[in-house]
Amino acid sequence: MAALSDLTAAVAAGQRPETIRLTQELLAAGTLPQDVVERGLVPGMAIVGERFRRNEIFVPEMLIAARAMKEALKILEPLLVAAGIQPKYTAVIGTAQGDLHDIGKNLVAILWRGANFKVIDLGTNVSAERYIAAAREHQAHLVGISALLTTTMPAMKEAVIALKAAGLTGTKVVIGGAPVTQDFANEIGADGFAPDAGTAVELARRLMGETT
Ligand code: B1M
Repeated sequence: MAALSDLTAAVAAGQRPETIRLTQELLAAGTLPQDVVERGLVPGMAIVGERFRRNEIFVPEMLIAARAMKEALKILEPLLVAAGIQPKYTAVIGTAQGDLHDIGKNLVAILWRGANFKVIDLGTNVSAERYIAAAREHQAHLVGISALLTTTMPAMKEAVIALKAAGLTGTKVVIGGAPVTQDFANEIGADGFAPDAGTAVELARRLMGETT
């Protein structure tokens, strides 16, 4: 039987067909979808990051691994999202301006949908103006900003400050991504920070005043 460590190795090696096959096999064997994500796929991307940092692989290999992970997430998404429930809250999400990383942001969007939020996904490279316009248009209860690069943290700060200055009453702004911390969230005036997608769900629900 396939093990989660096999899936980690497949995604780290960027083996798309093998990543898909193992994801399906693990699910068929009863592995929980969130375990497939957190204990199978995410550690694979951490290995990719570490290899890139050590100059053992380069951008094309990172991209190939990211594609393999995205294919697996397509299979997992319907299982992570509860179907047929009328969303109670609206969230806008996007990756900070200048930043093209979207896997973590996509995961947060999937889990927010699963927690009964209507999610408007603005994609990557999102300017402060676009967050504000979308939050206004959709009367968002929540805006989420993701950043994976230390160089895009200033754009994240700019977006948070602009959103706060835009007078959007009742809109909470939350941030996350590998280089982001609670201290940074406090410093730039965000309403919350989550280190991972699961915690982003708890945070969103707490900010909406939901206790369970
Ligand atoms: Co890039 N990259 N990358 N990359 N990449 C990193 C981030 C890096 C750490 C790799 C390294 O050096 N070890 C490094 C950043 C260094 C730094 O800034 N300190 C880096 C670099 C340098 C770059 C380029 C500059 C490389 C170059 O061109 N020379 C370039 C930048 C392009 C750009 O954005 N302008 C670049 C490009 C790319 C690819 C396009 C090839 C690809 C992205 C493909 C895609 O996303 N569609 C890529 C990848 C795949 C990575 C790594 C390997 C994996 C990222 C990932 O998807 N992780 C990454 C190394 C790493 O992270 N260890 C790396 C899996 C994902 C599930 O985790 O996104 O952290 P993550 O999300 C988590 C949490 O952070 C959190 O929840 C998620 C799940 O629990 N979270 C939130 C995320 N967003 C949140 C929002 C929230 C709450 C929680 O609320 C709103």
